[in-house]
Amino acid sequence: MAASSTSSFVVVANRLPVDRVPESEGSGFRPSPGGLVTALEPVLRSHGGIWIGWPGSSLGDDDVFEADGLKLKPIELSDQDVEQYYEGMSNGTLWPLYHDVVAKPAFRREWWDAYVQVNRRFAETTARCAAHGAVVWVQDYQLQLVPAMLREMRPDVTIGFFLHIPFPPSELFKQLPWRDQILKGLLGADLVGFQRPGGAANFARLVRLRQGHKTHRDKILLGDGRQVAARAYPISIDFQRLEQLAKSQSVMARTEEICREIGGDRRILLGVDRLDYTKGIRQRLRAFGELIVDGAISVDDAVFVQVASPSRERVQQYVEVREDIERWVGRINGNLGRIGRQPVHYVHSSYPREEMAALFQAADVMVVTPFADGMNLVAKEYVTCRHKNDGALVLSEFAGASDELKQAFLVNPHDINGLKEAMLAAMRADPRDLSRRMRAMRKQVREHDITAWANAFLADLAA
Ligand code: GDG
Repeated sequence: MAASSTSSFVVVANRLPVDRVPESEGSGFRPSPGGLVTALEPVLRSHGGIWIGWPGSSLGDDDVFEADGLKLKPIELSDQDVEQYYEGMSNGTLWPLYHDVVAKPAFRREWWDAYVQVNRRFAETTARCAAHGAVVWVQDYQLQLVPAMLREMRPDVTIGFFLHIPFPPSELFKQLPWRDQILKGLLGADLVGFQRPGGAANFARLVRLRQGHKTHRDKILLGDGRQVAARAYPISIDFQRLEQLAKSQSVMARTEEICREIGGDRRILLGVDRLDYTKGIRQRLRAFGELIVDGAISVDDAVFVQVASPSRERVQQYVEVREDIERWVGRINGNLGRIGRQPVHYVHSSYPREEMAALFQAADVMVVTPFADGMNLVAKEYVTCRHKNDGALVLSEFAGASDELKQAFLVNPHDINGLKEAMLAAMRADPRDLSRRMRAMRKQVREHDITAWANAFLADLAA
């Protein structure tokens, strides 16, 4: 349905919250994957406004339209844009660089040129969709040049930027051949938000060192008298909505079914991730396999369920990490399983939210072990679904969520022995201890939900 094409509140993100389903697979829309959409979708729903982004395919129609009660403005990307701006510069350069070079970033000039061009198109479209004096909220590492470009086109609008992934220390960031352009791009915003205080501090240090700007507390003082604030706003989820879903009869019934079918008398350990090399999937499976080899647990005690949702499948590093994980799953099941008793249930697919809520409730232990992660919403979703205050969370110290979920079994995911100990401790913990931990974590997420996050950012932006 066509809708009015300007708004006083505009969210700009690489991806729209829904993907257009290609005609060959039916038609219509389906939710697009990933944490940014999970977090921002309820914000747009409650604030109204337009969401500008790529619909995940390159089919037709450029008008603002309405889908599922949201006003959306699609930006089409050509095959070459997808290859160079999205898979190249965004996910082959910036993503690995910002995640502690867990994989090696590639620096390609033609990717950078495409990044500049596509950022300009996003800025131009935003300039057309924003009403006079609008608030524009730009999201994430794919669009770091948009704030400065937009400011030049539309000095009347207020611009916020939020980075969903870690912002690296200057030693890593400085490797980027286009480091100064990115810093200048971000400084076009009035407020730059990060997941953790460390990210904000890294950014402030870089603009001091490289751009010569003075900083005072969390303010950056630009030469022209403008000020830019750089602060941490740990992102969250829609606690009420997810908890309600988890408590619904159909999800509870499905939980029991999963427990019966997969668990039986076995404890269920669960991993849920986009299939990404930052998430530490192989290491956690390896730790689980070693616990069986060591005799600490047996295939009759425990089963590991790993949901790996498809992600960035045309990027070479993602092809490799998938092959690597699947080799490990095959090896563990082949060496340690029996007919009818597989230690690892691995699925490479995406499930509806109801199924995820049931899985979270069925899991005795949730294992979240990224090497680097802006926040990690899966950890917060698990806690939200545990309305009976049971279950254990094993959580990497390198996930932003570990700042808040301090009662989790915290681990260094590089330390396989430490991972094994944490998984065992979580499986063997006293239920009263688990209940105490879970109550505290649930309180934290309930009181710091997505509404609180958006309100805090938008209030500071307005100020
Ligand atoms: C980025 C940052 C930051 C996964 N598989 C399925 C499914 N999911 C959902 C999860 C969760 C989301 O996707 C993943 O969010 P994360 O936060 O865990 O990770 P990223 O996608 O890497 O997100 C991250 C986030 O942005 C927000 O700022 O926390 O650090 O990397 O909501 O539940 N959902 C459904 N089916 C699946 O198969 N329905």
